Amino acid sequence: MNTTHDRYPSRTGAKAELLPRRDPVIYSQPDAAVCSIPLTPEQIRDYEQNGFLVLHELFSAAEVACFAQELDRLRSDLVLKDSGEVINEPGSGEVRSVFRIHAISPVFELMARDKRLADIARGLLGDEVYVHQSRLNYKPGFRGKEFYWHSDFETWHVEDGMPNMRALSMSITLTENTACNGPLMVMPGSHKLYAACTGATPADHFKESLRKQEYGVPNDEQLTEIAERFGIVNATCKPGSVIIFDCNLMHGSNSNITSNPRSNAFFVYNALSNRVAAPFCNQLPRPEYIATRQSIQPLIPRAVSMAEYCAADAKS
Ligand code: 6CS
Ligand code: FE
Repeated sequence: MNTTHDRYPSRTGAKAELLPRRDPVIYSQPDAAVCSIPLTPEQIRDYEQNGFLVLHELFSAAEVACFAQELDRLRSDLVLKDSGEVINEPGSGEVRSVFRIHAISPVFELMARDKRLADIARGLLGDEVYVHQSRLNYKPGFRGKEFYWHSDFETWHVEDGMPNMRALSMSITLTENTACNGPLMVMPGSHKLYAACTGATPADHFKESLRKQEYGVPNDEQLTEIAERFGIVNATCKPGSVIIFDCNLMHGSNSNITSNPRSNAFFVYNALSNRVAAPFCNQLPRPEYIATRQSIQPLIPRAVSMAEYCAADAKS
């Protein structure tokens, strides 16, 4: 249990509340050489105001083809299935998420530090960054289940001991995300409020929450208020696009009853200065494959070519 001052208390037994964000969204100083942000001023302003930004078709069709092949390989890897690092869908038992992809896959290891992504993360967070969590989300056709509304930061703070809001996620779309196949839904601007939740964290909560989250989700009154204030937007985009979103943005996604899977690779970049400490709940830290704690390594951004992605894919 973390006994330092808790700036973002949640699941502490106190009542559900909407609290103000106490951290900046963009950390770079405008002229800091290490952290210049490879985005336009309009994109940076949008990200600050809305808490998310879509970079449409950043990756080429050839790159997406390599990623898709690696996605299929990991899904059917039997050794991986037995490793306990794969989460199945509630009900159908199909693969829902594969974790730690930056460590187990040559293709996704390259992707995590691809300059096109890592330089943006370093720039927005104004620091060296490391991967706090990475995963493939499959959202299979017909039977892919929803992710209920949540702020990622709430979980990372309470269960992983992430001190401050100085992290962001990038979701790289590997299939088209349409309005119908369970795309990411966000409440733009909601990252500036913190929804403190009721309840207490059960032991081994991750075993349930990664399939269906029930603790650390806002109550109906909180969600109604946030939705009325900010509205809801579907982050639809073509394959090879990147959805960048702040760690505290309220988001979720519906189930997928279409025949088209909605698959994406997902990296959480955390500022090195914001590395995790002891959890802010009375439970053991989550396993390393869900939340990096032991192997914290600053990422070295690298310009990756399409040919390198294809070569890494052929090797794996
Ligand atoms: O547990 C996590 O790290 C992430 N997964 C879920 C379902 N909710 C919180 C956070 O986004
Ligand atoms: Fe999330």
